[in-house]
Amino acid sequence: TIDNEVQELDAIIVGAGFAGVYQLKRLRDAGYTVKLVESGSDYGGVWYWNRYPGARVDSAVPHYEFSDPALWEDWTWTQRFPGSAELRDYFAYVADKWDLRKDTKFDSFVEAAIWDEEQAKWTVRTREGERFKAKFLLLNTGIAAKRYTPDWKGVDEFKGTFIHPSYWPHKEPDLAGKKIAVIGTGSTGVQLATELSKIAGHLTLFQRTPNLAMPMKQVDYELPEQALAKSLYPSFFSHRVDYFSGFSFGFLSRATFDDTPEERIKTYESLWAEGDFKFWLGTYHDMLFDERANREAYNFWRDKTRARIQDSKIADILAPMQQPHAFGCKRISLENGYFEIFNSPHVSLVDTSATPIVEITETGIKTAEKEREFDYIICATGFDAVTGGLAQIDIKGSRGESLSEHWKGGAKTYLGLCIAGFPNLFFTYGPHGPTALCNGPTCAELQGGWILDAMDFMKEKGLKTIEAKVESEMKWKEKIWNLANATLLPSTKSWYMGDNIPGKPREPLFYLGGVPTYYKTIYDVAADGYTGFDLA
Ligand code: NA7
Repeated sequence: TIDNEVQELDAIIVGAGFAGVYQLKRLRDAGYTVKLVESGSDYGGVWYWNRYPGARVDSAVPHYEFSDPALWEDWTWTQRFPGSAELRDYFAYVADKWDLRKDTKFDSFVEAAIWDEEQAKWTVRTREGERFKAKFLLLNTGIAAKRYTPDWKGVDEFKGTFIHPSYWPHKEPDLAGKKIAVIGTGSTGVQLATELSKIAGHLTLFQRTPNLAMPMKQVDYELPEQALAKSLYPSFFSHRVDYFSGFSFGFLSRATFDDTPEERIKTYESLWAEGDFKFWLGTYHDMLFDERANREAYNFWRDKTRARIQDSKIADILAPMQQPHAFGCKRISLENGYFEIFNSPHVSLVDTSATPIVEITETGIKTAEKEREFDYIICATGFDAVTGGLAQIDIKGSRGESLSEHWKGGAKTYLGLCIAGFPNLFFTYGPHGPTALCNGPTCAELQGGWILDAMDFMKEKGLKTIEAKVESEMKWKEKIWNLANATLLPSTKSWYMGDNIPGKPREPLFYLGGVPTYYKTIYDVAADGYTGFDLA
């Protein structure tokens, strides 16, 4: 049945991942009437959807959880890098502890929102027919809400099973002994291929760009042992904003060539041994900014990685002698035995940069060189990342312009939190925020806390609307470009720069000034009475 009755609220929150769940709890505690609307059937966001074999977070415990003691005091993880099912268990635990279900509407895809100037409210419509009216529209759709499958001819003709891993079937497909293709070597492709190599009859991985993945160094915990004593948690969480990436560690104070070659190797070895993102975000402070420093890191990575691969022709594709792109400027994955799978005769690698995929046929995949037959094609080709999940909602703001029109030539935001022409709308974990390096829960709390403060400020001052000024947006975009240009990121093709979607404007999608500066900037704006905004 379709319920056309309009529900009136203070705020509508879209998306039940970390950010949406956090806002529901905080806003409700602050006395706002609020509803969380989610297209999936349960909490978890990306973890609700990404159920493919091997799906796992690559932030180490306790980086990837809420800082509320009422939660962490009674929660223990079984691994240093928890898997997708355990993350869903965590969300169920949070939902109970925070009593979230009564204010959540699942199986509801928000497809449109329109600003009513007279009432100063958003009317939100779901695909299922519900309508809500609210003063605030809070979008927490994350960076991976819109899947991307290349426009290959023949996908519908394939007689086997074609899966985008972010829509992994809830009834586990019978993959044992089958001929399986995995297309793509992002985090998803790397995790999937490693796992499927254990059960496939034959696994073929189609790589366009090598993933400069690093050893995860997974650890199983003997319960209740955890990475860190619980007594240290408060300090751990409060110090996240002190580090560039929002993790509990930062870059070294030394530059790469401050050390002698021997010292450098020693440093690299010790970072490598720690696993996690240490070799990426805990290394010499110039690695992401200086070409020579970056090449040095690549060379170390390459030699470590090639030593794990028996066939030098395969090593040339996975870990080329010549650096393929700036190290750490395309999302790095953490792996558990990924490079060793190519030493097995039942695992093949296809370099699609040399022989691109031409079409999908009834029986398999045709590249420029030949056709191969498969039972399953798993298309790990990622997402219209960062902006896609927001722009796919038909949002019409105060000037009648839609968000997708507003962003046609590239993303425009103020502070990575709001958009000119879209009053009382806030988003988290999206364009121009610190999300490239800073993970979900940390951004959820950092940006979510700021949004709640802004709402409280409006209540206190009796304000109806808050809206970013056009010139604030222009200045913020300039800042985004300047910060990016100081790094090596623009030199590398990646979804950080919008490169993965044909036709998408090429631009830095994130704030690359680091979490401490971001945090200070947005809170200074608040402390100064919300400079750069029109308040009415
Ligand atoms: P990613 O990281 O966007 O990876 C997608 C992969 O698919 C990547 O290796 C692409 O190659 C590949 N791809 C995309 N289109 C094609 C075509 N047409 N032909 C061949 N290969 C193609 O998505 P993931 O799901 O792995 O990870 C998403 C994020 O989730 C991840 O970064 C973490 O933040 C969590 P390319 O590298 O572009 O050459």
